[in-house]
Amino acid sequence: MNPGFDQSSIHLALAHQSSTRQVSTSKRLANGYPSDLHLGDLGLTDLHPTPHDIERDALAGLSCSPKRLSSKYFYDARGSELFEEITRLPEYYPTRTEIALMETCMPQIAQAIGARAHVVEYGSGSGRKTRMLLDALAHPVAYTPIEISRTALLDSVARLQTEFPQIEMLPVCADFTRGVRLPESTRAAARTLVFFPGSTLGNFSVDEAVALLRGMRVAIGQHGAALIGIDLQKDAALIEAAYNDAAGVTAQFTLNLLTRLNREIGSNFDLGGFRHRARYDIGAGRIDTYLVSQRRQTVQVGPCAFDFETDEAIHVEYSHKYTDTGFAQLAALAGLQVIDGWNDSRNWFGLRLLVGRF
Ligand code: AVI
Repeated sequence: MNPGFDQSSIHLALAHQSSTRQVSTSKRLANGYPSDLHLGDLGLTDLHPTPHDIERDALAGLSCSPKRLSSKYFYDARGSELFEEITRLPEYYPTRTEIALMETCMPQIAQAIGARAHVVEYGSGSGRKTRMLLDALAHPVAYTPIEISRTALLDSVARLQTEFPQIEMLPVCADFTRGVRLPESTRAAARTLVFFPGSTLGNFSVDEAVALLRGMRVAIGQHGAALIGIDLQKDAALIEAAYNDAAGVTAQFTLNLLTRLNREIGSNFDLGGFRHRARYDIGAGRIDTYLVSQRRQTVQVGPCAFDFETDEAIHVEYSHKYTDTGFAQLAALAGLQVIDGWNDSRNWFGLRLLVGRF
């Protein structure tokens, strides 16, 4: 626990919680959305983005000045594999630091959250952090990962289902930025816990992050909480190295976005015609990643042709790094309050527990 967090407040905030929800006897979405959207043995709710969604977003982003593409499309099967590889790189400190932090603090975190949670994870990743959380929590009733990559989602849920047979798995294949309707667990949960590790929040613009946090506040309601991982501001060289690894895996990860667009929406980006660039902006407290055109060229995307100058950059990713004050202010804009938090011993990475202000 960090000095600066008032431990008593979390207990006050969560102690009065009890379930008033009806036990549902069949899998269905909380808002009554029909159960036939569940596909297969794992009860997959499939709201995967269509090529039409991807093309619409790509056309909108490339029509902006400066041009941009959304980092959410990094995570096709290959992109998810490359991201896993990034997490093992010597320069990429966030994942190993967060995991070490969870190893140390998980008992305290689990106690602060309480028993019988329905854990809703925004993204599913490798499942390693999920496993640590589900292992530590007292009697979690259900687990809902919301993940845009169908492959990553199914892989992680299949593994978790065998390890945690007592926890109901309710995966949702969807873009969690778009107000996903949550499935309701068969057994009543005492609270919803949104789990958003990895500092993925940092990949959104400030406005998008506030909108996402607002959505979390709705998802957790009056009795729930959100556990969010945040990468903290630190030495600029250390941060920049994490996004410019010597082995070039991050560059492959960034360029894979163009491979995906070519495959899924039939664009004709020349992979050799763009380079990865990632710079830390100290003032803004964030990494900006670009794909930079190596020459004058024209790229066809759906019905539109886009001209690029030499050195013209497409913005493809933000990776915000936070201060405690900055994060608390961001959360407050979304009606959320940080009630507890844990940092690693070097203050490189933090986990924060938030509840809604109602
Ligand atoms: C998933 N997200 C938190 C990663 C990050 O650090 O912003 C994605 C990433 N991009 C390049 N390297 C890692």
